[in-house]
Amino acid sequence: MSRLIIVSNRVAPISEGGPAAGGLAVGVYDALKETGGMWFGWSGDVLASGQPQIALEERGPVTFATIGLLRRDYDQYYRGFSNATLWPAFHYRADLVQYDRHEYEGYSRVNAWLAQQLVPLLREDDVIWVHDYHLIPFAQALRAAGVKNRIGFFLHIPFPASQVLLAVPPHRELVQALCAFDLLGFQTRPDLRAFCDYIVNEAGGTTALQPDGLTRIEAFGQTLCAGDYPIGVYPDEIAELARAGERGKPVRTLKSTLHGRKVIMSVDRLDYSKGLVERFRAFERLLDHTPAQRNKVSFVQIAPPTRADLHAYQDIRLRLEAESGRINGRYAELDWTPIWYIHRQYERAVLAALFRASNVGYVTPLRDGMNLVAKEYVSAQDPEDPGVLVLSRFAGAAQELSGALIVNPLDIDGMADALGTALSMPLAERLARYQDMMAQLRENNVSVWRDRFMRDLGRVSVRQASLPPLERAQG
Ligand code: ADQ
Repeated sequence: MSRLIIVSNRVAPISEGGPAAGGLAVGVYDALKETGGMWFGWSGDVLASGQPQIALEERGPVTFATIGLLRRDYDQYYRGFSNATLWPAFHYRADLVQYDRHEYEGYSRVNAWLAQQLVPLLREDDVIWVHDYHLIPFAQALRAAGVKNRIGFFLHIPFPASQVLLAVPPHRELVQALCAFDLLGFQTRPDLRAFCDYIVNEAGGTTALQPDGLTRIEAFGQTLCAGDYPIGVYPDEIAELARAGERGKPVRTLKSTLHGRKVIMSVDRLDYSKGLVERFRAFERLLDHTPAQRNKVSFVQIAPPTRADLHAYQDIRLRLEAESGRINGRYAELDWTPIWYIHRQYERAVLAALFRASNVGYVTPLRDGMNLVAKEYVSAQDPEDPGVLVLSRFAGAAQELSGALIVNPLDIDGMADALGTALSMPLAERLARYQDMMAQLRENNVSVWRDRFMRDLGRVSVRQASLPPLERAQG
């Protein structure tokens, strides 16, 4: 069996029992253990000077290969082009895109440098699977170094409509770089369609749906395949964690503080793409329009800050603090706090238990590739007495979870109505919606996601074997 080589910006921290994080890390680590292989990426260290060296750590059949970044590389590749240019553009926030040509050069340079670090560790029949927007030029860099292995790419975030992508000055180079992969995976059909639209209308290429369901793409002198692979979770494992935590301290504390009030729960990284301001306002609107809900429900928002060294993230943090303070000031009573806004990280088991203890999962991003929290919330519910998911139509998860109350996060009244409906939904309807969504989550769990991608990557023809890579890339 070929070894699997995973390349991602960060390598998930792995403890004895497996990854501490959920979703992707668990699914990918499982595959690595089965086939043997390597996980390569940034260690998370930022070095002031010197020459970063790869650290190799063996854990059974899996090798973790990590490397630090120099401060300038971190600033240009990670903080700059990845998170201040690509992230907002791919989340349809052209207004927040900051572009600096030097940062883009840094992004390309770091991709090439990382690829050069990986090359000596590769074997001829390794299959390489690259993850996410930080590493779009990675295959092109490997090909330039003469690597002929199969290389797949999965984009965890949305792929934007062409008119939005055009806001990123080197859009053409980026799409050309994507065409150096053998297989491209997107979270949803709309993302795949947006990519195909760019190929046809901006790049002058062609796309064709094949009988095997993959889309064959010809552009920039390259031939490759693309498909949609919605990422999943392990719903039964989350259900078990949630059940086990039902009597644990966090849930007991929550319940004793609430005194029988209902709870609406949200968990996100603190990011402007997650629609937190609109969400807070819709909760306020619910209290405004439905006095009977006052003092009867609390909204718990767990949102640990991320990327705190970027202005846009400092801004959203300040806005949320202002909003939660304003709304609590307006409605709180001596014995009731409407919004609990908590800036911290919780263990997976604690989150699962909190999801199960809440009546509504409130997941309303303005844009999201998938949103695993929506899937985790449903998975964690009590099968006899499940809560209701209120879900943004702009989360990839909305393509699958039709049992949720689907909302438009810009429609504040609509979201307030959905919260009201969720809080008063009869058991029979909650059960029907939950069962429908659980069936979907089981059918497309994270190993199905991974296996479909790996199967298709194994199937696409390895065109690079017969063609000189550099000439093709320039074609
Ligand atoms: P994210 O934008 O990080 O991921 P999401 O899919 O919701 O978004 O995944 C977050 C993960 O972190 C979940 O497993 C969640 O439980 C966990 N998490 C969030 N807040 C936490 C907290 N306070 N404490 C502990 N854990 C917390 C990107 C894309 C998504 C896509 C995923 C996977 O932006 O659209 O679904 O990758 O492909």
